[in-house]
Amino acid sequence: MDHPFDGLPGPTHNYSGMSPGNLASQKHAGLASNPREAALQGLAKMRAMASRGIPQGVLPPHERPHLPTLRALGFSGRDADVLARAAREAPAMLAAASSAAAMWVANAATVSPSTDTADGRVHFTPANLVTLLHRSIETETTTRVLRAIFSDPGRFVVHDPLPASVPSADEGAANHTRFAGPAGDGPGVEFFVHGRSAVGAGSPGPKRHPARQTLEASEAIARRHGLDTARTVHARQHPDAIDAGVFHNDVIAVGQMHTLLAHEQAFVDTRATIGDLARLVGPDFRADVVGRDELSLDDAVATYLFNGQLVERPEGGLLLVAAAEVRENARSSAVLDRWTAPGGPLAEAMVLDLRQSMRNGGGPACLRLRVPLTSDERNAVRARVFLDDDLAGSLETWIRRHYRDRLSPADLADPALLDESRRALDELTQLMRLPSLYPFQQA
Ligand code: SUG
Repeated sequence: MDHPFDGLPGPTHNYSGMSPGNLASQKHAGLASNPREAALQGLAKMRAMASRGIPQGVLPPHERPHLPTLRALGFSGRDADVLARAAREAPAMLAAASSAAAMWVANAATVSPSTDTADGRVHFTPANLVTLLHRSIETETTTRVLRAIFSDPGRFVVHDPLPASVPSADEGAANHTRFAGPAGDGPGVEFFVHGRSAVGAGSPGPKRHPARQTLEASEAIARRHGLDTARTVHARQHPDAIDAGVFHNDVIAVGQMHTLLAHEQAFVDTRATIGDLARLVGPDFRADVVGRDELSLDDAVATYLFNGQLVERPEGGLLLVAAAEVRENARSSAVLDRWTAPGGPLAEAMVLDLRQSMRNGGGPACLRLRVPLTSDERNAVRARVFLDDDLAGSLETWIRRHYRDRLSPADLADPALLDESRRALDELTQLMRLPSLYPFQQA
């Protein structure tokens, strides 16, 4: 069964405009953020899932500002001196080292369930996120966090990230979907989407914005996870979609079980891609393709309709968690109504306010990493990561005690913010029964 793990927004959540091709991040650069509200909105989403009987997991924020990165960039001295000099001489580097982007855990890793892998274990490949400095910093801590939680070597493999290079650029599960196969509980169909090929073959790439994922990275992940190539599909993102702001495939397509919801311009050859999936997923496969006449790429990107979180309800039927922005646009709202009408692909829609994250281009699907686990695999997880009322209550108290309600980019140099953030994370590792994870805890 799928266990969504959500990333908790960290105490330095801010708007630094660091993601070219991510229109929301660009548009809100320099705005003051509210980290406390971001974390509470994230927690409200997790509570909403858990209250519906969906097994909800939590992943902790990372240490920020990340002093090891600033020191690697040549800033030295006491922590406060490092921050002050970085703010003066290289504010963009300070912003990169301070981003709370690890909250978008759809980019943390690619996960293959034990039913799909050659050795019958759950495989994780932490994403190298090499396209953007502020995201590449996440990889090391993500690997450590996943190894701490999924620690039983008989059941889980957390690989090293792929080599940190442009030809092997990997953005994790935001470009990966798993469909159930014809046998339901048996092996599924894994679907990988890339923006470019490292060898430059194929149709022309995007003109304006970077294509973050390579075909070679996706193929390497499928290979190391031991997936059956006959049950694996690779497709290329449409360059026009990337140029319209689709920096990850999950901004324009979402799938779960036997269902795919996608925009017609999601892939270079959407019809052929759907044909490949239909053949492998079997007769229950259903694709709802939204044409540009029904919803333009621009409206899809502005509202994040396809970045909904698609989950199977314990009572059956698919639920789509949608961002509030979907209802503020008549055309995306009409598509959602069509999807939930009788005969439509969805049993239900749940609309949530995730505006703090949305302003940085992170919708419901970005905030969660799907980890399909059997009950034995779930029971092998010892850390306190599954949300129940107790853990939700403790997290809420913890957020209210430690998080600021206003942060502007200028505040990132405040040494008190570093201390607050470390104090909060130190307490969190204890609260979640995790080992020491962060560089400051090793010092
Ligand atoms: O990588 N935004 C993230 C958003 C990630 C969304 N994830 C998925 N689509 N799965 C990104 O572009 C903005 C940070 C800033 O500008 O301060 C940022 O990193």
